[in-house]
Amino acid sequence: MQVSMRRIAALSAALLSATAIGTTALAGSASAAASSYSQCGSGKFCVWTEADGGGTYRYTTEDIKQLGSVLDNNIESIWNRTGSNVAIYTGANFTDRCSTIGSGTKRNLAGTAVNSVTSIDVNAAC
Ligand SMILES: [Ca+2]
Repeated sequence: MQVSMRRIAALSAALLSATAIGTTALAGSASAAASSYSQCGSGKFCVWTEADGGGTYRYTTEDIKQLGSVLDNNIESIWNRTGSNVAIYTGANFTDRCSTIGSGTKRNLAGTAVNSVTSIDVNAAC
């Protein structure tokens, strides 16, 4: 029993150490460390470059015919707080594959939508 308790203690110490290292590493990238769904304010269509509100955060309240280099083909999670439907497209100028994101939807993108969105049509559906 004593041996297993020591093992648990050693394992806990190792995990704490790993956590500390991870935190230090993230500190170099302020935007990545700060990203979460809580960044998204009412009235906005919010996107993140990683799942679960992670990575780089941006929002829009207007149509975007062509996303810039940071977001183009790089969105993995979204939260629609506009109060209306938002249509997301894999092509520029609202073309190619379309998904309607209902008002209030907060989730990771799925299937072919992951890392493929290029234009966003606010207050619209497919
Ligand atoms: Ca695309």
